[in-house]
Amino acid sequence: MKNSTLEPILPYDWAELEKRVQARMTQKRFAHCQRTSAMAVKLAEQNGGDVLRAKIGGLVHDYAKQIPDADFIQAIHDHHLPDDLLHYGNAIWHGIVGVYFIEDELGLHDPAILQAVQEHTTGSPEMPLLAQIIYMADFIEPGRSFPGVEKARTITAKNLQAGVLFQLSHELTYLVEKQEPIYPLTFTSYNAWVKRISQTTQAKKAE
Ligand code: DGI
Ligand code: FE
Ligand code: FE
Repeated sequence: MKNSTLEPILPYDWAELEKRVQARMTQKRFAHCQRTSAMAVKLAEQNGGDVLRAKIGGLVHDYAKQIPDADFIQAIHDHHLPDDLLHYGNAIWHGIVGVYFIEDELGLHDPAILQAVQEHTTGSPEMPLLAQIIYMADFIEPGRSFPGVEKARTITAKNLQAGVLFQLSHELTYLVEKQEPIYPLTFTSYNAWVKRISQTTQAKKAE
């Protein structure tokens, strides 16, 4: 891939994109974004996904992770987003609301990338391939070391969609154990993916 241009997705090159993303976060968070980008490229190659969009999406997925709460609250009002978002915090905002900062500050308007960023924390019932790729790359990039990550890597290497369901189950279990509030989309995503994966398993058994 040529380093000089990210056209038609962005009017500047990879080095400039990295510089802009890096300026908005700590070195530690930036390194996670770089590893997520590399992992997303791998998953795109393995699953017939869009490699350039995976590379860019992986890098920018946590762009808004260190933006102050007050700026998010302002953005929720400015963009007339649902009030129930205000009951949550950065964990939910940095993806769903983060895309508005990505559009304004990076000039990135690619709908598939923006959707993948929006869905990277909660998943969604439909999740196009690129969103699945970013969602899983974020979870299994080599810097991750939580209990269960090896299982997540093995499942995802065999079947990306089974990986998505594994992450949703893991996330819900974790949130319930910590008695954290669950954003309704996390639930609806889980239900949709349980149904999808059980249908796929049944179809395979019937073959
Ligand atoms: O931003 P990262 O840490 O790289 O990863 P992420 O965007 O997948 O965020 C994971 C965090 O988000 C994790 O600490 C749990 C939290 N989270 C995910 N779904 C929900 C949630 N938090 C709440 N309160 N409700 C949710 O539904
Ligand atoms: Fe994130
Ligand atoms: Fe992340």
